[in-house]
Amino acid sequence: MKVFVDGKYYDEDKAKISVFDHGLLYGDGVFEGIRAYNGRVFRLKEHIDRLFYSAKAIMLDIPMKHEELVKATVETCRRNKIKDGYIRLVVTRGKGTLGLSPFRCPKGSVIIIAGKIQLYPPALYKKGMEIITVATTRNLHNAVNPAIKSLNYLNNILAKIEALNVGKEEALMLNSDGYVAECTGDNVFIVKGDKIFTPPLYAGALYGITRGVAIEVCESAGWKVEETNLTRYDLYNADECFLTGTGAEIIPVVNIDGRKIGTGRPGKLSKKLIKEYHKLTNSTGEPI
Ligand code: PXG
Repeated sequence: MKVFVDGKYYDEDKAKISVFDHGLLYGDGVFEGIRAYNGRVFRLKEHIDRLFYSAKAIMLDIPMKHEELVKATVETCRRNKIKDGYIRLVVTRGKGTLGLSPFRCPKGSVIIIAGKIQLYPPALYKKGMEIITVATTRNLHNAVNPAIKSLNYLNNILAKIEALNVGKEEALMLNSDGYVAECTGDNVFIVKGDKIFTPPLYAGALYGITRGVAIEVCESAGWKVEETNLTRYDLYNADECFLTGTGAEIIPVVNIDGRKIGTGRPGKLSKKLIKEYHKLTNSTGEPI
C-alpha cells in the first residue's frame, strides 16, 4: 500500500510522522472517513468541505487547498488501485514541543490512506442491529463540539466500549439534557407513521454526510424528514429505526435497550432507503 504523507507517497511501513506530532500527543487534529464505490469517491467534495470546517473550528491551517486535497485523494486511490474501499484523510497539528500550545507547531501534516474498512457482516443488514443506550454522555458543544471530526474520539470510544462489553455493536449516546444525540459513528433516524424524524444537529451530533444523503433521498421520494429532539421513549415506540454513516451506510436497528422496534425486523422504508442509497453510491462520485 502507498500512503500519502505531506505531498509524497510512501510504502506503508515507511509512512511515518513524528512522535512529537500533537496529533499523537494530544489528539490535536481532524480527519475524514470516506468511501469509494465502483471506481468513484462518494461525496468527496462534501467530506473535504467538512474537513475544512473542522480545521477552522480548531484553528488549524490545512497546508493544502481544497482542490489539491481532492486531487491527492483521488490519486492515492489510483496508486492503490482502489475501486471499492475506504479512505482516511488525516490532518494533524504537526510536530511541536512537549506543551499544549498548538502555536508551537509550525506546520500541520496531511496523511491519506486508501484501503479497506472492517464492515458489519452483511447478515446484520438483513436481520437488523441491536443497540443499547450508554452512560457516556455525548460531548457538550462548549467542550469539544461534536460537529468537529477531531482526532480526539475518546468520547465515542468510551461509549463503544460500553456497548461491546455487553455484546452490542453500537451505542446510543444522549446529550447532557437526555435527548438522543447519535451513535458512536452514525447518526440516528426513526420512522413513525408516515413521518421520519432525526435529532437536530444541535442535539450534539456530527453533521453526517450520509445523514444528508438519507434526507435528500427521503425528500426526493416525497417523504418529509423532521429534525426534532427525540427521547428514548420516541425511539422505543418507533415503527422503524436506522443508523446512517459512511462505514455503516444505512443499517436497520431492530432492538434498543431490550425493546423490540416495530415488528422486530427491518422496516419497509429502511429497506427502500438502503436500495436507493446503493444506487447513488454505485453511480455518483469523483471518478478515480
Ligand atoms: N457521527 C459520528 C460521531 C461519526 O464519527 C457519523 C456520525 C456519520 O457521519 P458520515 O459523514 O460518515 O455519514 C460519523 C462517521 C469507522 C467509521 O471507522 C466511522 C465513521 C465514518 C467512517 C468510518 O467506524 N463515522
